[in-house]
Amino acid sequence: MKEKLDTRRIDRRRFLKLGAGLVGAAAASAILPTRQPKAFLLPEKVQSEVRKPMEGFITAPQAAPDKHFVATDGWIYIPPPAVPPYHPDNMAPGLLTTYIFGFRDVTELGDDTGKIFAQKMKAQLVSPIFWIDQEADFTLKLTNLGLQVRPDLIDAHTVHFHGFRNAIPIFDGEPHSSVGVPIVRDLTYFYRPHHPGTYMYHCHFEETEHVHMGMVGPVFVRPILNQSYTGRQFAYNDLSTEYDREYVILLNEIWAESHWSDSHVQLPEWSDYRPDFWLMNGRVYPDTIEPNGGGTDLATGDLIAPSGRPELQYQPISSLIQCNSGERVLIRLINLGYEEQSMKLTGLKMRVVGRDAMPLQSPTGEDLSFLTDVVSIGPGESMDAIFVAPEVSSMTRLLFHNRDYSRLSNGGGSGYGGQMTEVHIYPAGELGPQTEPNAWATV
Ligand SMILES: [Cu+2]
Repeated sequence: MKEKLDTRRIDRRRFLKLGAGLVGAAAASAILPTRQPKAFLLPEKVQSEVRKPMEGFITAPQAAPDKHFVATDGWIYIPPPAVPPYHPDNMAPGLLTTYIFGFRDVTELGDDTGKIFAQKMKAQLVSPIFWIDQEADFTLKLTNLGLQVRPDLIDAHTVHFHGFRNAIPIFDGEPHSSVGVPIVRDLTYFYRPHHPGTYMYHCHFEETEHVHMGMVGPVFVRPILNQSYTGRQFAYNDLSTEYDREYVILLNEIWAESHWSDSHVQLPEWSDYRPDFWLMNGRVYPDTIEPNGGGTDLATGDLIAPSGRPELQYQPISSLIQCNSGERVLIRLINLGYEEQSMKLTGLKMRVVGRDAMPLQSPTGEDLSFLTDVVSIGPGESMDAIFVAPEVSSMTRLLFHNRDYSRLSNGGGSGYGGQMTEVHIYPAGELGPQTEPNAWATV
């Protein structure tokens, strides 16, 4: 084999070619003398030198990372109707229906590698929400646990912080120009964000597949203005972008055939893309308004399922929007699907204050924000909108939904489904404060 082996560029096809070469080499070695050429065996002293870290090289940070994610595969629940033979997947365990690739946040498990590696095949959809303060240093460690259902795939994974103005390619998570994280290895990404706003992250390795399979999550940068006003929160460095509660909603789709193909060792034809389910934060309506998950069970490292819904264990993020009359509510909307979506807030206008992590202001500071009840959002785009909750005397429901009615059904079945959630407006002062993004408050 004369061809130089470039580990960064081994895709599956090359891997198969290489495998054929290795089989050939193994067959050849069976008929050749067994004595190894001397050059293959380094003297013991040299071997130990080679293993030492070289002086002057940058070594991995020793301090605990701010966040530790693992990349692996897993299973989620999408309700009926069936889309035979692809949904539900006949290989899915227990109550679950659909094979995914994804991330998990294992920060709370510290360096308990037993519990961390036990999270293989326990990915979640969508990936965990995280945020960084503007101008703060932030480290994110990614460990690749491998794919339990597809041990034949030697895929690396990465975290690509989409839209983030990254100075150093190695932290960009775009493996064609830098590196991916191979199985059972890790890489710690470093960020120092200068621009507040709503972003997203995704794996960039074989991205058509890995993004659609579920390696997508929300990330946002909190403006430095927050630090000047204790207890107040802003979307951007502008007082007009103040809000009382915030909700992140990530849109994507599930094409059941492609998820089934990955679990059944088949290759889907991506140009046939024809999704069956339209999701908000990894769930379809009415599951979108079910509670958030209960966090991480520190005894096992597993996710705690939302109350009363064990099948949503790996879809822990609720999309229900709650607020009191008079409050300002920020919706951080992200599209990491493959279709443009048009989302409507019924009966209420919202002010779009930012797009793609840029405040809607001209270079000379003119206000370019606008009021609307419908926003269009393309793949890879984000949008920040703030609405003011109107006066109500009892809890009042509004809908936030896709305007395309064919995307408001589950698998073409009857009844409402898909990309829809509810806004629950309470009389002033009835809801307690929100503790973190998308968290439910006590009534
Ligand atoms: Cu990946």
